[in-house]
Amino acid sequence: MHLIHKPDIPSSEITDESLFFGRRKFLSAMGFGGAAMAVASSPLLACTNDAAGQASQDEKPNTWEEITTYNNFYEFGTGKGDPSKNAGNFRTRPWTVEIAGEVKKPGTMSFDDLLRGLPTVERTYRHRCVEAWSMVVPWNGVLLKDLIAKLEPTGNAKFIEFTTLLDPAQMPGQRSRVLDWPYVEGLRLDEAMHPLSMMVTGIYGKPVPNQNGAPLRLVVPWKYGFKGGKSIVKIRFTERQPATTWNMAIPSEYGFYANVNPTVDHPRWSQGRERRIGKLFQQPTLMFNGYADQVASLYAGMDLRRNY
Ligand SMILES: Nc1nc2c(c(=O)[nH]1)N[C@H]1C(S)=C(S)[C@@H](COP(=O)(O)O)O[C@H]1N2
Ligand SMILES: [Mo]
Repeated sequence: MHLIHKPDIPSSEITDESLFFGRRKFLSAMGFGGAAMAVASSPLLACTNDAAGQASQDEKPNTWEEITTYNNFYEFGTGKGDPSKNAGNFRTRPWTVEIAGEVKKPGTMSFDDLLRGLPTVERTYRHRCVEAWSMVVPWNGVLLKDLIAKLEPTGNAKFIEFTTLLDPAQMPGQRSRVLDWPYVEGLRLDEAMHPLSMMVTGIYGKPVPNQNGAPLRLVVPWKYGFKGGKSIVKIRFTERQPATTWNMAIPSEYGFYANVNPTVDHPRWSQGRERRIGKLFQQPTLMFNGYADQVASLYAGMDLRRNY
């Protein structure tokens, strides 16, 4: 299990779990706690245990099966099982990405040219849907900040916009008007430059499956999942805040920021708790999805109730 390196979960967030796990290790060393011994021999846990932090059973990554069969990708249907059923023949090669707006050299690049030369990373992140379910996913890809540096935005660029492929022939969901297609998402440029923000090309060291947004999707772990646009064909740098799909569709429910915030409920349900896929009981949702140490300063002075 060399795939899972440094999980980006701040140690301050895992104190309870590491204490808990540390105590279990202590107990088993003392000859107590057979269950702890059994758990420690599982390769997955040994692996997460090796990586500093994330020494918790509760934070072990979801399975490949869970991650690839319970999806939101409305282009392939609105049911959680629809994307895995309907995206099988989706063509992700050849793939090009248009670079537009406030950038030194606008134009179109092949997938390979876009990523060429950028260091690849493996990051195990919490993944929290606005619908109050969550997973832990070992993503592979590049840091968005490295890609942005390569694309050389101009001094006018304040935001970045990501557009998903528009192709109703391949994407049956786009033949109905559940959303205004294509799917568009965006970030403030400083959020995009944050070292947690990723352009994902893989999961568990394999190419990202079509249902998870092949060949290239955005992942911003402290925000609700809908910010992470899938199957990106256009990246545009703008001076003004871009119009984003869910925010345009239902502004009272989906803010532009969409930071995970247990104290600001969705108008129709609580955001205080979440169901981790594969677990029986709900668990508390953490401020900024547990990444507050790393990202709260991005929002200093902002009213997070107004800027939800
Ligand atoms: N193009 C596109 N991107 C999308 C969506 C979508 O419907 N279309 N759904 C979003 C939502 S609501 C979530 S929770 C995540 C789900 O990602 P996953 O299926 O890989 O877990 O993708 C986001 N990206
Ligand atoms: Mo979501």
